[in-house]
Amino acid sequence: MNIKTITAATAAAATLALLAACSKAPENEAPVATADHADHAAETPAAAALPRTAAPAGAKVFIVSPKDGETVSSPVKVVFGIEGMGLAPAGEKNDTAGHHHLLVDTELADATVPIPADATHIHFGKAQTEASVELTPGKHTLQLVLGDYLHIPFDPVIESEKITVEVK
Ligand SMILES: [Cu+2]
Repeated sequence: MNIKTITAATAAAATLALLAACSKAPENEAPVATADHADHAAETPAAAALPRTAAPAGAKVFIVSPKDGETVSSPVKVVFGIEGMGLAPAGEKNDTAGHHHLLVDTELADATVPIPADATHIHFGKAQTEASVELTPGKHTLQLVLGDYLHIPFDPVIESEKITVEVK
């Protein structure tokens, strides 16, 4: 496991707690400064606001089926693979488990915020291991991104290769 990553995540969590505490302090009263607060004061607010879960070493996700370049018919049965960590429903905090997100014809725009929930970012928050996906005829890309209990990508991001399928 990457020690630096864990430290960063822990620091971000600590900073978040401290920022929350500071924001409640009356404006005419200086917030209580701690060494930890001072150390992390330079972090960007975005990094501090959404602590990411450190990815377990060696964890990976992959699309078992269909295969890259395969011609398929809709609905397409997509089978999700995961190694080196587990699956857990959304909402259940677990540093060594997450849930799958299937990205269709898109890619992850921002790994520091929760994965959007829309037609091209499909959440499997019940820890599902496969899905039946309706796709229009033509070429489509599919990619898996694992999210933590708050749908935030792990750090570093655990994502599959992006595959292309041809729908008849
Ligand atoms: Cu999700």
